[in-house]
Amino acid sequence: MKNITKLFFMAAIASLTVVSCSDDDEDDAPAAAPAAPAPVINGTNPAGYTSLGTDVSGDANGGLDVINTEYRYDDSLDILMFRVTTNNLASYSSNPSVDFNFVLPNGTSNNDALGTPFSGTIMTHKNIHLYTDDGGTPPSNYTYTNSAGFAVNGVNLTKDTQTAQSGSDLDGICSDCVDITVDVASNTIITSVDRKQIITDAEVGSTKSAKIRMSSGVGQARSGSDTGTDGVEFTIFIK
Ligand SMILES: [Ca+2]
Ligand SMILES: [Ca+2]
Repeated sequence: MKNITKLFFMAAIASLTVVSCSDDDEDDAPAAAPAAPAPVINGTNPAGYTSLGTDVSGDANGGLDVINTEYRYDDSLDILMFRVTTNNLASYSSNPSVDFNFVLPNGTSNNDALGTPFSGTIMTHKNIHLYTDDGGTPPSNYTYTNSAGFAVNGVNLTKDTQTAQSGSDLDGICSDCVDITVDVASNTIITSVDRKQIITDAEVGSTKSAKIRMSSGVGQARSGSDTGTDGVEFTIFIK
């Protein structure tokens, strides 16, 4: 390479280097993205219930009306709980329904598809479907008839992108594995489930914590009537 060509070439490289390190300032974007934070290994779970969001009162479609949705993770028992507060539970205490729909941070162990949940608008990996038969009594005397082809009082995988309301859309992970406590006086329905049914140790990954997105709703007589959350997030820290 002749000297004059070499100088020109080196100048071009230097110019490129300067350009690549500068911020063009056209959109005031930061020059460089911050480094990713270290994975969280240990954290503290709130001791009691923590609200995931309130919902308007009076917006139910002629049925059970949710006004608050809370979660609680008991790390000593490894149990995940959800408490929904309604404003009209007495009218539907014989056949209440709740559903919770989850997006796992790392997906599922088998790379199962995201599907459209029963309540909410975000695509989800797993669902709790708790649809009681008619004629039950509080706090926990309820039965379930599986006519839909999936675990109606259990946890299901969403299999495809269809609305998750029938057996062709869902695969049961477990049946009779979700507990319900209906408290008419306090207008609340509490559900509890083994955390591993929602997110397995393998699905949590090595960080021992998981940020889970959720949508949820309530209903009665095996029909939904009100969406309570849609894409809220909470983090659990596993011991
Ligand atoms: Ca409502
Ligand atoms: Ca609503």
